[in-house]
Amino acid sequence: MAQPVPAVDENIHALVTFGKDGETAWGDDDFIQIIFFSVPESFQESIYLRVFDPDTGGELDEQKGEWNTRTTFSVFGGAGACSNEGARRIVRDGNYKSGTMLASRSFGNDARYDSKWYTFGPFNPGEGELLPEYGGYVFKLVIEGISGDDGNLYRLFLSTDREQNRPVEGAFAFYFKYKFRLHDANNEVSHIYPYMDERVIAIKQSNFDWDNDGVIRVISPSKNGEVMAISGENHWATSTHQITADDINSSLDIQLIKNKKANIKSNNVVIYLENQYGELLPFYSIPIGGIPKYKYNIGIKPKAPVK
Ligand SMILES: [Ca+2]
Ligand SMILES: [Ca+2]
Ligand SMILES: [Ca+2]
Repeated sequence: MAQPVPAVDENIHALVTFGKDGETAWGDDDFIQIIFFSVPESFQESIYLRVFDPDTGGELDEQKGEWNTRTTFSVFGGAGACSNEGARRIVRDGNYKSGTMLASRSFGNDARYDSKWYTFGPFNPGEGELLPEYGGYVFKLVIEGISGDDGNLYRLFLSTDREQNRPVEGAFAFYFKYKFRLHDANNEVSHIYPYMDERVIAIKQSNFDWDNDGVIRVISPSKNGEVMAISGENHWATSTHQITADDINSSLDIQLIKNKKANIKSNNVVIYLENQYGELLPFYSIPIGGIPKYKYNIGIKPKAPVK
């Protein structure tokens, strides 16, 4: 069990949020990222939310002109932190900062935090919003680019320790709209893992600013690499995919496969998924039920025995 975001199984380079004066063509459509963390009800110890490279400058980040971006990281818990619909919408025009603010801090270009961890907390797990359908006590981290035009890249870890990354047993992260930087190396494959509950009969995926970098495809019990629509520069693409009985109560493995020849660098992407009712479906840092595999024998009738 581990709670880094991006997660180990996702193989994503870093999360990204641009300053609000950024150009959407650089790969962030609204300069806000929201990540939820779920802590099991049975967990009693203090927890910490750690951010790697919260500054914008120096290592890891994406510079445009002078470094002038400020980013605010805010932790929320309490009633409404996740259950308020404003926190789970594609368009952040509602009350996405719902719940009780537990901590908040802004970072600019600051060498003290360059390539270093900053720790929020301690938090008592009971300060989260209790939502058994999301696995326990839920905390929300809202990351906003409040000024400037550079890209802030960072990584997260939910820890039991202020100074080190020590996983919280049974905890995980989830997110409804995910913004991240792909690896530069063209042989890398990144993954995201939505879960198909019994209500899902079709999904609509939307991705932004993929820069036509290779292929996005789905592996699931019934899908052996079904291809999803991909976007170009500063542009959304959507496609709809049927979900069959074999895919219910399973995760999907959405694979983001870079173009081997194009050598596209610094590619920032936004992606989200809706069900047939237009409700956002979360991606999970730890795929529920494990990483899905294609069941090659679905729909193939057994051959008559040879006599
Ligand atoms: Ca940095
Ligand atoms: Ca700048
Ligand atoms: Ca950074």
